[in-house]
This record gives sequence, C-alpha cells and structure tokens, in this order.
Amino acid sequence: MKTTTLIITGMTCQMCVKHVTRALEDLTGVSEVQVELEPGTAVVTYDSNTVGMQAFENAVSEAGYQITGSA
Ligand SMILES: [Cu+2]
Repeated sequence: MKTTTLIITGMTCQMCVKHVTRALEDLTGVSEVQVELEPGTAVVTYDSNTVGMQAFENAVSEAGYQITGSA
C-alpha cells in the first residue's frame, strides 16, 4: 500500500468533497480516501500494482474536478 496527497482544484463545498471522495473510493485498488475542502487535497491510500495517478486523474476529472499536483 502506498499513500499520496493529491492537490484538487474546483471543490467549493462539502458536496464537492463527497463527489471527489466517491470518485476515488470507487476505483479498484483504492483502500482509503480522505478529502479536505481546505486546502483542497485528497489523501489516497492504494495498491500501486492495481491503480495509479492516471486513474486518479480520470476519475476526478469525470466527477468535474481536477488534479493539479501531488505530494
Ligand atoms: Cu460543491
């Protein structure tokens, strides 16, 4: 398991937080997601053999937000 912090732009309220959380949680290989409106981050714990940055970017983008970086 690996943990990474994604910088997410476009979230303006707690509903956005729910949308982003669900989008990431629904990915196979993701085991834990913690999204914070301020400062606009998602801490994701995942199996790097199963899922990765491209899948995170696609899922968040389909939900209507954007990943602009990671730490
Ligand atoms: Cu919102």
